[in-house]
Amino acid sequence: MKQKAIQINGYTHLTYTHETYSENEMLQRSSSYYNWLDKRRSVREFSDKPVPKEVIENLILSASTAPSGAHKQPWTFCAISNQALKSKIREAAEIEEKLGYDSRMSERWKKDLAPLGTNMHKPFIEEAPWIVIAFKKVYEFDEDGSKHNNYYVNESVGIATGMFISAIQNAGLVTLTHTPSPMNFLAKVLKRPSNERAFILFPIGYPKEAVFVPKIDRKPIDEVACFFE
Ligand code: IYR
Repeated sequence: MKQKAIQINGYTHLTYTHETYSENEMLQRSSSYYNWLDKRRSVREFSDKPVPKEVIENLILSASTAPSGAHKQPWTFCAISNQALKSKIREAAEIEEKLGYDSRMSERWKKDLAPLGTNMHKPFIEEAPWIVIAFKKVYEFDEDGSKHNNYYVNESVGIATGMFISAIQNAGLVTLTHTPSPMNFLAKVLKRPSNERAFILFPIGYPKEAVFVPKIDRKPIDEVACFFE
């Protein structure tokens, strides 16, 4: 069906066609989507089996469909498969992580992480065929070089990275939301412009064979939702 265009306040708007479902279908679809998403786990051990670049492009395009403040799309996803660059990033991340585990993180924090089995060693940065770093763009440059801030940047990039994670799950791949802290070394290593700040580092690939993940529970509905009917 051809889209119809109208002008509202001088801006083009197009007719929007949207698929809806019967209540039964909705129930079935929402429940099977939930059950499928619930299978997702953060994985820390990756196979080195390659993943085609076009798949990574599709994952980034999927993330980039996210809504954003004033539709500024304030993100850049840097995808790295270059082995030397991955090694350089691992080395820099482990320097920060060592400081984190040795002195920056509280005892309480380390106790909270103990069930997850994390430590300062980050071999997944080198082992996964791709690492993708989501950068948030805190401001944009105008044509004259002056700066203007973007809106709701953390919310926007948070939504985009969440959608990225489900796109990864949909492709049958695994990832980990890794936030080496502080992360400013990433912008330096990748020579990013001054308006970009690293947000999350995602190793992406297949899980290593016979991988274990910690036994965790997800909160039941009455602990994560309030209904006011
Ligand atoms: N950045 C560290 C520590 C860490 C912090 C949290 I909160 C986690 O959920 C997991 C790890 C690391 O990556 O090991």
